[in-house]
Amino acid sequence: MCSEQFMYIRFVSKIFLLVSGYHSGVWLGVTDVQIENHFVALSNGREPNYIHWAKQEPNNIAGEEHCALYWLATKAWHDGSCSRKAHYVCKK
Ligand SMILES: [Ca+2]
Repeated sequence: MCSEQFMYIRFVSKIFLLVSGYHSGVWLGVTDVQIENHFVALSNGREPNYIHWAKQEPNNIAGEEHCALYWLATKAWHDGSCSRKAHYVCKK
C-alpha cells in the first residue's frame, strides 16, 4: 500500500507540475520532525518504500528542514522547512 502511495505521488507530482506550470516544489507528506533523518509518511508513520532524494539531500539546512518536497529543478526529493509554502497532492 505504501509503495502504491508513493508511486501515485511520483506520478501525480509529475503530471501536476506539467499541467500547472508550477516551478518550485510539491509537498510529499513525508517528515522527520520526530526523529532527525528518519523520514516517515504523515499518513501512517511508516518509512516510505520509495525514496528519491536529490544529491546531498536530505541536508537539514540550519536544522530546520523536516518536510520532504518533490523539487522540479532536480526532479528529486529535498527536505525543506515545514513552514514553506508549496503545493501538495491529494488523492480522491
Ligand atoms: Ca534540504
